[in-house]
Amino acid sequence: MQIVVVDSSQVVLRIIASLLEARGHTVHEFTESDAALEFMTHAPEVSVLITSLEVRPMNGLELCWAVRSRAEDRRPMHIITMSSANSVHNLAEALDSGADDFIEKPPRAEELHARLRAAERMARLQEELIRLADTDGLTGLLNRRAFRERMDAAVARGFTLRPPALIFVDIDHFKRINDLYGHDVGDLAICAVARLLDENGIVGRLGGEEFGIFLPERDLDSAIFHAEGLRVRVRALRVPCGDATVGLTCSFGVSTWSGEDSVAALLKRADVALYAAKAAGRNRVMV
Ligand code: GH3
Ligand code: MG
Ligand code: MG
Ligand code: MG
Repeated sequence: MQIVVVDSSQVVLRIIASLLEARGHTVHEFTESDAALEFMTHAPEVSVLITSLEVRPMNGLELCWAVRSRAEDRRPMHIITMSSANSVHNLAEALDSGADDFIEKPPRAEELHARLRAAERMARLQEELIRLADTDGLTGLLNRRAFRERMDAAVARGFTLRPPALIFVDIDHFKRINDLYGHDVGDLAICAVARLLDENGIVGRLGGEEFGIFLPERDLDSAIFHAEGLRVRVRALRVPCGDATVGLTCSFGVSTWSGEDSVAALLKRADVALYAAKAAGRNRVMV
């Protein structure tokens, strides 16, 4: 694991770091809490923070609060606080400040390793829960909520060269596929389309047979070209159905970011464009 250790003493830091490194962990040592916080903001691979309560300029409790209050950040961070004055008061205050665990300083090697093994179990469980919460069970794509979150995050980061584009995709006359060939074949059709779409950009399943593709850095012509390529490839798909195969088509609605836009407006325009593609006869791309 990647572990950040914060203690005002270089000697203590070295002792803890060598214990951890001996077990294969990568350790980042800091004597000051603000430098540790700054480092963690840009180091998503860090999953454990071990901090002494007696550090500066923020004390260990304030550092816990600061790490826990990073709103945009859902990655699990296991926080172990350390204090030489191992009082019940310190322990309760540390846990109330967002710490997961508390150890006496200097930590005994076996105790430290056992607590890190517990941290590793928690981190794995938490990662799995986040994955499940973000994933559509049938296709493995992002679900509607996670798709929206990724769009919001990408927009919040800002654009460098070009603004983003959005493509809505909806399988045409899907009810007929279900009615004629059964839901199992319907599910296969949804999965086949999902696999084809899941090649670039941020792709989500927004509803039954509806998908969204968020393409960062795409101008309108390029987004339309992309959607057109997908339309042709969907039309060529064959979904197995007993001894035969079933074909299908999709309609596409494209929108691009303009000026002082919002994610909600981008979604709305893609939806309107998709509706227009349906009304115009389906199996087509509309803006
Ligand atoms: P249109 O061309 O206008 O999009 O017509 P459509 O029949 O595709 O549209 P509609 O939205 O009316 O029908 C979608 C159907 O998708 C209805 C629903 O029963 C079915 N559906 C939703 N989720 C699933 C799923 O997970 N599996 C299967 N097999 N069918 C689903
Ligand atoms: Mg519909
Ligand atoms: Mg449909
Ligand atoms: Mg639909």
